[in-house]
Amino acid sequence: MGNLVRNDKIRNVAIIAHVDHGKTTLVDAMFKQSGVFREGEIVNDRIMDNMDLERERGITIAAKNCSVVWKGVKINIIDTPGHADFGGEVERALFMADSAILLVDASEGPLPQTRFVLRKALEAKLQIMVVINKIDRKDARPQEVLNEIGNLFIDLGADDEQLDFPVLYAIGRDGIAQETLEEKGENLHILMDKIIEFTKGPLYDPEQPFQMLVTDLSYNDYLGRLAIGKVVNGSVHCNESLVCIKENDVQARLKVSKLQLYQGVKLVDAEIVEPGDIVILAGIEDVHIGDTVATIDQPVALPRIKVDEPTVSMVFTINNGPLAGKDGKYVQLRKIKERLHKETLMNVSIRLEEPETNDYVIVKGRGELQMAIIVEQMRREGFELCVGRPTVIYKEIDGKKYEPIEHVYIECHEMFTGIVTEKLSARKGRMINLVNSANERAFMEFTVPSRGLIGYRDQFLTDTKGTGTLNTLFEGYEEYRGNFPVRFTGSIVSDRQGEAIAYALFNLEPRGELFITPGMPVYEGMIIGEHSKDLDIDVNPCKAKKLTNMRAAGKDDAVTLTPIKPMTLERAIHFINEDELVEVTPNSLRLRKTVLSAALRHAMRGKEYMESLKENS
Ligand SMILES: Nc1nc2c(ncn2[C@@H]2O[C@H](COP(=O)(O)OP(=O)(O)OP(=O)(O)O)[C@@H](O)[C@H]2O)c(=O)[nH]1
Ligand SMILES: [Mg+2]
Repeated sequence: MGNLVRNDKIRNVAIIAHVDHGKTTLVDAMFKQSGVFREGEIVNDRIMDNMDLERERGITIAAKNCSVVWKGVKINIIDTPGHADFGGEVERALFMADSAILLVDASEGPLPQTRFVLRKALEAKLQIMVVINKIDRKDARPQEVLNEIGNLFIDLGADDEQLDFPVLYAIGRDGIAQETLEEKGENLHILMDKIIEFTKGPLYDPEQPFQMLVTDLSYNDYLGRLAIGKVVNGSVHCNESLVCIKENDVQARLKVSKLQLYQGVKLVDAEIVEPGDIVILAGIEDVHIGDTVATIDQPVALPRIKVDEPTVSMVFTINNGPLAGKDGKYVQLRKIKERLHKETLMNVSIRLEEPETNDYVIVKGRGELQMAIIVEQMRREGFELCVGRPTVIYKEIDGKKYEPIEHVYIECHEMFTGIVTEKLSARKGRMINLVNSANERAFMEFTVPSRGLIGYRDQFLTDTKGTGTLNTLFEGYEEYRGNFPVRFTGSIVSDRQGEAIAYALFNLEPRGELFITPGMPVYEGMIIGEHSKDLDIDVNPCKAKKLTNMRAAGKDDAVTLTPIKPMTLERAIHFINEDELVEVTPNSLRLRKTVLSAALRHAMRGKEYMESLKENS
């Protein structure tokens, strides 16, 4: 290996932070000030959040590349998501970066995901710059936050050089950055200058031939599959013949049909690319994230991308209920599997498990939100499917059962500490810290089994009247902490197919909270509400009032029903029990028992009961 040199014409910078600290907004401002847009061009906010679901939810889901040119240097920027469920995206993105901007909200300070992303960036040996953002907030406390960031670096074992990080203060939304709190910044020039001065260009070995690590995939109707990644060594030009080195050193030949580079948010064609740049290469169909593209003469693989293991799994199966196939384009398991395989190509933290029985497939990932996003994307693409309750992935170590544990950080008003502690204790959480601050706010830390947190967030918001914040960080596997009920209520289940009638629903209201309104189709085994007692009941939601004259049933029921809370995919996923499914179609969401027939369910329950008697005797 020769001496490594730097390509000073390029900087590869990842922007990392806790969710909502302002990464994507800051990238917008960098675009605006570096002339990416034409004068007067109308541009959306958060332009890098270009997926529908990202725009709707206001969060970044996938890490994405773009670039700006500043003082003749090309800065490739990688915008990453801050939500913990998409942590795999951050890990993947860091393989393209040589440095990272750690963005921290001037009021919230470092939060759990700040710790996660900083740890990953330090492990990847990146140079790190700190930007304390949102200093315009009324409750901003930048000085304290800076100290907290310093402590976090120390806590994570940063060396002296890393501890000497440069700091800027910013109002990303207004496109302002400054070096001190006293001065009044006007633009982001200091940020871009600092990136060029402080962070260094990518290192490469001038004696090595072309090597590129595939860190992302895309697709274009004309060009086919696109492999995206950093050119680690050497250079490449269009029409060159190369090899793609896959897992276990399997090699496949390819010919480069097109090379592209990021320019702003767009892609531009290139004849030749430089070492260190991030490139989009067309010409190979069968390529995976983690593969190396190299020359035929010297095919040497780079270390493969590794990301943390999945902790949550969910069953995906076909919609076999009586209302199946009414509005979906794709309903067969084969189609669902194909789609999920496609997902694993793009999404590094997702794994599939296909049991031999062939009536379902198990998807494994990092969290319930990540799962919900996949399901939501599929339904928008015209899929019909059923999904089960997210369950955590256990491990067996030395014959003992281990489970994923999260470190939970809570901030809420003092008066809610009791209820929060009670609820988390019921879920086998253990308190490890409680601090009361002067302004009646309490900070609490717990370790809680991940399974206990599925669906807990909604409960937490209700319990703290919407004023608490809850953040979690995956801590690792610990010995199983014992059983606890996932739900303390039962389901109200329809015992027949038909149409719900107001009169019947009115009479069911005292039993619990209903999910359906009059006129909605129901079927045997469909869950139409939450029973306030801890058992399921089968009911008839189609029962009309006994009529004494010729009035039409259902039409004239002068009953006023309590309005129902809209059923969202996340709420549905959190609600269902292990023997229940969520039925997802492009136009509707329904909840159902896995076994639809009431008679069969009762027979099964009877059998279980008999078995439990046998076990206990
Ligand atoms: N007060 C204030 N708000 C800001 C600033 N920058 C961004 N925001 C707001 O913070 C919110 C989150 O901004 P985003 O840019 O989407 O945050 P993000 O870090 O990309 O979020 P994720 O990608 O989901 O992790 C938005 O409502 C922004 O308007 C700022 O400088 N000051
Ligand atoms: Mg974002």
